[in-house]
Amino acid sequence: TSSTTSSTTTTTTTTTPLKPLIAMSAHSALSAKIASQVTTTSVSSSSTTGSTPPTAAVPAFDAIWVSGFELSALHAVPDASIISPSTHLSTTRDIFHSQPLPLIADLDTGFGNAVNLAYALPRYEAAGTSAVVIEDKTFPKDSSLRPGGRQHLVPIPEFQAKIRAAKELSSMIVIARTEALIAAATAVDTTTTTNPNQNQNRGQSEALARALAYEEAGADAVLVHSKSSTPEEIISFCGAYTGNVPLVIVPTSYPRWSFEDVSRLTDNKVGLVICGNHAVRAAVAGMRRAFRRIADDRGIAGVQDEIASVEDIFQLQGDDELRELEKKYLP
Ligand code: SPV
Ligand code: MG
Repeated sequence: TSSTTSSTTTTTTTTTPLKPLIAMSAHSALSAKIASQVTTTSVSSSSTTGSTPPTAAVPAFDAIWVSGFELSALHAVPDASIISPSTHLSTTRDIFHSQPLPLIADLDTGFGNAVNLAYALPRYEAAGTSAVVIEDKTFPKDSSLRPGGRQHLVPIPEFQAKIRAAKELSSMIVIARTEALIAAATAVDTTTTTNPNQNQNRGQSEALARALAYEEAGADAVLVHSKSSTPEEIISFCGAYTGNVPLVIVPTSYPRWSFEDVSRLTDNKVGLVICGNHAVRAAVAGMRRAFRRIADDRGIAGVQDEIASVEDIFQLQGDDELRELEKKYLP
């Protein structure tokens, strides 16, 4: 598509940044349902037909990110392969049944090797998952965002086999995630002798090689994760990236750019932006504020207008549907 600037007498045609798809994180059916109900008045990035009137309310987010970080936080344990695969799977299923957006499940390393992943895949597909993300670290994983965490990459052929398993054993979209930039940055956290720039360059060449190898193995998209505090590392990676599949980013550590900036500054190479942990962080902040106020006030009246109404919770619980069922089936 192209747009025309009319501010000058000469007409300039520029490439319009495509809007990346946006996935919102969730850790529960409730958080996913709340995300799915957020609307925007502009045309959704998933709508390419142009037939939706610009003023129509459309979902603001294109998908739900079933985040391992959030699910771990929900259980108050570290994001380090500690919650059980069955908890992870049953939450995914609950989220699928609670709301209409497609699910992108964060399978971490695939719960072990390619064989463990092979068993997980049909179960996630049956639970309603549309896309899976698998990452190229050793099992058990450690949170990418943790300073000095264990960030060990598996050999490329080993991870390619996981990608092949995911493609051959399911019809879900397979997003291969490379942690090469995270591993390089974490090595800088933990050493004093390494030259950070040299490490970053090594990280980028490793990440680029892995991205191409993962595409070759059949990945539908490549998630390149960074914990740099500015977008430059990702912009530089995208500039050097020569693959054909779209890139995916999780800009938790480098939040200061809009979704439109992402498209513009990465030459439209990023097809999906994941808001990685914003549901659980918003929930924690909201609970802390309300609990503090109740403790300080020695009563609950002060939070009345700051927290969701009971009626709002009834709606989120699906009270209308319950009433319909009651009318239909109860004597
Ligand atoms: C998650 O949300 O679980 C992710 C993103 O994988 S991150 O926590 O940044 O690794
Ligand atoms: Mg994760």
